Amino acid sequence: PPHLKHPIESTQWGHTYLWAVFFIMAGFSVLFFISSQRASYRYRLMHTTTFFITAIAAASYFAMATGVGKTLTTIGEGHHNAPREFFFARYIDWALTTPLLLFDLTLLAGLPVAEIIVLVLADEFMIVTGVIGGVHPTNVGKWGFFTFSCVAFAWVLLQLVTSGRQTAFLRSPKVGGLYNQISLALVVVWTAYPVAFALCEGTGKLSPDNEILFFAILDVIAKPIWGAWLLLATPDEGHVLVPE
Ligand code: RET
Repeated sequence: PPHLKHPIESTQWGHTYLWAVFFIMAGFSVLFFISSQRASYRYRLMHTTTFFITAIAAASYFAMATGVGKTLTTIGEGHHNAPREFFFARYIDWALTTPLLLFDLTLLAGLPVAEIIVLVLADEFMIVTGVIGGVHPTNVGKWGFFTFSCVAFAWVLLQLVTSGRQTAFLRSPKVGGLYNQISLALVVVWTAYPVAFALCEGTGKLSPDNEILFFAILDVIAKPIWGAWLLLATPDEGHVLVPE
């Protein structure tokens, strides 16, 4: 029976990566908090949102580095399969931070609130179906939920490159140009997450240590680096929620 097999788990290397990302996220959180307090009231929301994105990630990495937020799951249905480490803490982090990242981008674009809500709903559907796929014991269940998650993801990306883009260009050519670059970066980096899922949590092709490293690199690019770029590059007219 699977529970008698030696579980497939991360080592000291994985542990070190988790602590490293905790310190990176915590350091950026301090910087974003300071910038949010320095920003004038009209421009503060984007800074505060970015602060919460890295603060939540710091908490999530602190949890994982100190040994909580994980469980064991068996990949595939064979009786000879050993259980493997699965960090559900990531999905709690993503359920909170991916909507905030999208919100940050829609602040730049000036997207109507109704469209922001639809984006957030699709994004939550993506994360929740993703975690169910991650722990699902059957192949049909796992890849079925993976597919649901990918459909929601595709919808999110489509909204960003169609109506998000149009709204950004309505705001100003400068905002539109920046939106083009920064939404392209988002599309590229976010698309690596389902790839990581398939290689790690879905099939177990990468070791738990390499899984931690893969997500560590993606998380640092998708949160503090992308967020700092957005904050530094956004022109004045890109900082307000709705056109005034
Ligand atoms: C999952 C499950 C498999 C299918 C898809 C997924 C998409 C995940 C994404 C995550 C983005 C995370 C970010 C974190 C920031 O640090 C849930 C892996 C499509 C897009 C940006």
